[in-house]
Amino acid sequence: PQKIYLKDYTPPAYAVKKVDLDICLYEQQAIVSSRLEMTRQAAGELVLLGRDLQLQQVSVNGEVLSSAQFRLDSESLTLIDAPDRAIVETKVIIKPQTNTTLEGLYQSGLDDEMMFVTQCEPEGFRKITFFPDRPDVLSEYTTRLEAPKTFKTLLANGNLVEAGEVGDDRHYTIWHDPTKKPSYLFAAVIANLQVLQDHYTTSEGRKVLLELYAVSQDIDKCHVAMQALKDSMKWDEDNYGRAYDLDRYMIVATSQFNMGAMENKGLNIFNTSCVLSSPETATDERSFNVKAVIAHEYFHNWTGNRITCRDWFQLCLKEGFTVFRDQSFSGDFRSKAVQRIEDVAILRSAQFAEDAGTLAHPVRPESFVEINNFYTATVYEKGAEIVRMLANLLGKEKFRQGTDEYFARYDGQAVTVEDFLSALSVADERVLAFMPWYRQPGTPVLSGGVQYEQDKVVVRLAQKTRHVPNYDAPVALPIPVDTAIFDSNTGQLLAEKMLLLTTDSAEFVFDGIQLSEGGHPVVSVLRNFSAPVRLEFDYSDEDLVRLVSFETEGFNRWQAMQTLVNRWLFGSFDNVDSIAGLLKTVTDELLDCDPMLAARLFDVPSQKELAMAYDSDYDPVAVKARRDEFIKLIACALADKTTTWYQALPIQAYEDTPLARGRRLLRNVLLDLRLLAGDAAAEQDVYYQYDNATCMSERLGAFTAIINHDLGKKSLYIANFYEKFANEDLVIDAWFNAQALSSRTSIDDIAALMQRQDYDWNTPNRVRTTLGALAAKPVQLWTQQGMALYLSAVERLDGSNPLLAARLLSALARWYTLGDDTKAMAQSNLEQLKQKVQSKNVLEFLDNMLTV
Ligand code: B3K
Ligand code: ZN
Repeated sequence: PQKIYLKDYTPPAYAVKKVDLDICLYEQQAIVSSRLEMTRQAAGELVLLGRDLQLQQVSVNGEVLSSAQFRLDSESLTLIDAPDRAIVETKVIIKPQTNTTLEGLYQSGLDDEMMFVTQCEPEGFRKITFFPDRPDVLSEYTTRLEAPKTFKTLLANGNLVEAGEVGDDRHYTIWHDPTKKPSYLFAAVIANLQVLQDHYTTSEGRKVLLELYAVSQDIDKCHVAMQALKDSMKWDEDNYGRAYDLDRYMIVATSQFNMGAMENKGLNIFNTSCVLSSPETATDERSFNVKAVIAHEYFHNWTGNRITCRDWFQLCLKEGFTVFRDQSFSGDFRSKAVQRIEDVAILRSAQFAEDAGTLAHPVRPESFVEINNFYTATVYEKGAEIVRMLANLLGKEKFRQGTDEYFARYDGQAVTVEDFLSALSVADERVLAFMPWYRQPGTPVLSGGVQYEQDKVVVRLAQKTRHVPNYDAPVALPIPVDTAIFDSNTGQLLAEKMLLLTTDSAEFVFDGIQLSEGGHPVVSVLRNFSAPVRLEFDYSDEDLVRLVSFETEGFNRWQAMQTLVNRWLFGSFDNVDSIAGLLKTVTDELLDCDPMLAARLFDVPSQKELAMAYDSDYDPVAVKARRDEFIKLIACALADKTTTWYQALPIQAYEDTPLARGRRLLRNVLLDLRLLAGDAAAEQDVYYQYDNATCMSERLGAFTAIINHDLGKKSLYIANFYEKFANEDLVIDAWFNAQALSSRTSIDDIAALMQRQDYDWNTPNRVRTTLGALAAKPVQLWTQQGMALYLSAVERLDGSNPLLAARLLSALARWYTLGDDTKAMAQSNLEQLKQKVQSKNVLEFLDNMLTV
């Protein structure tokens, strides 16, 4: 397959001023007619991209073209000797009913719930009609949709301008979107949906109609999303001065979707899992995620839609910035420390692993075969971390000055990362030095230590980034290191400063540090995780213990605990009682005021995260055994406290507040520890919690415990849970996932789950419940049987949904770190897969993965 390079970018030969699109849906197919007003703006042929389209007719300026006047292949339609001004009209037939790729226009759901939705980012519009389908072609769209009246919901971007009937059985709507947009933001929905409506008046006085569309049984689960949308609109006005620009904002929920959601202009399309929420059916975690995704897609209206990407290499321009914005938004609705802990946990487990493996790439890649393969944790999460570093460096006011400049300068344009930095640099020129962060793959390792003499404290810092094959030798990056100094005796905060390491190594001097009698400075670095690096700072064990008790910044308090846990797991610290003692003190302290943070302090790095410590000879069985041993020791050491704490958190009437959510999470953590410690009363408490649950967090917490600990009434509860929620697909997803995740569930059991009637291979949410779980269980995954099951699924999906297939495959990118025998087994499985697959998505990943 062909590789595309950033350095080869050329502007489009033709601009498309206006697009008129007409989509007529019939039982077996759809007929799409389009009219494009094109004008030449650079040298080159008039090329329209199209895939899986049956061309019926093409005309230019009213004249139907003969086959000698165009060239047609599987990817494009080239008009020979096209005039500089051309009205190009095409008519094509497409088959949304059999389109399982979930790209372009496709059918989602069956019977009553059957609907047709679009997914055009990044290159799906070319599966609907012939078009210069690239983000730097911005046009004004008018869309006509026609379908049988059984589909009463006909939606497209913008404002509704007309609706009417066609004969007795069919009807149509016409929509006009006044904003110029790239084709990837086009959307259409043909469905039979209920709608929840509300209004929002913007800071500019525009009254906006807000609409959430879902199938009738789900419409009552749209209230969380509606509130989130209003909160997001207000937040973007308050924090970035950005108001919404159309009279209507619509969100449609669909059950078959490849990712979370899509920010189509004025008509977002959402995976049901990221929009539906009710206390009975969604855990607190999922409900909070709904809020975050609603915010993310809404924020794209400015960062992505009004200012878009010049080409797909610039994807992080919209995604990194928008993730940073949604993380900041979420942090304003809960404890900032907990938000940061969760964001960093995701960064570490997904992005650091990617950066350390065969699929490592820069935040702004320089080449790709399949752009869908680059919607990665690196582009999104590391991209967000770069923007966060810039925001912190500039401070609130200057960052706002910089973003104001960005919006003013580039509104309505398709731009690059360089443009972004250039706009921000009006506030502070140091911004420009961050460009290498976008170009250089690999996670920097930040090391260092402390020396002191009287009142002078010297912090030494050094950085090193691995040389990723096929890239230039790494250069030193600007690394902001938020640092504090505490007194070891009194715990008093003596100094705080943002250090900026710009060279391979440097020393930073703090003068006038007043220590207590016999005290020494306890230095806390990288507070709030001020840069996306791996920290190897030579803290003493005693100082880490001190930091857990007196660090005032919540993230580093958690981090100090994590570092101790890691040291125990890797054998350099053996005092488990001291960890248990700390947990005892902090839980007592936080139980009433911040139970969420208390719960997070019990975190133990996942098996996948621990695997990252090995570049060779990784032994999943040993890693899991060591991890299990640790948790068991902690559970036993705290046995006298966990029951007391659990009882101090009785089930109460459901409330959706940070405090109530924290109590629910901590209760579930404690339940698990009690069962591990063999607490005799715990089993009854689990059943009680399940039977009396006021919400899904309580119920699923108990259900998971029943399964993980193989409790006596397990089969009874598995049946009960299924029966209670048989009509709720997302809850049944949780039912599959809880079973598949348990270490007591064998590979055969997982395979059996995947044989069930209700295991639907066309619904990515369902597919991920089992395969995502298997990927999270390295002990099972890295066996011949585990890999056979996993890769047979990838092979099967390679034909029907290559996006999903490639995404699943990417979880295996660090296969080469396994011990010799397992590694050979993994390699031969991957090589065999390569003989059987076809999609460029899967092939590109396999090629990269097998090059070590
Ligand atoms: N922009 C979309 C992602 C599209 C992914 C296509 N494979 C969702 C988002 O980031 O908001
Ligand atoms: Zn996004």
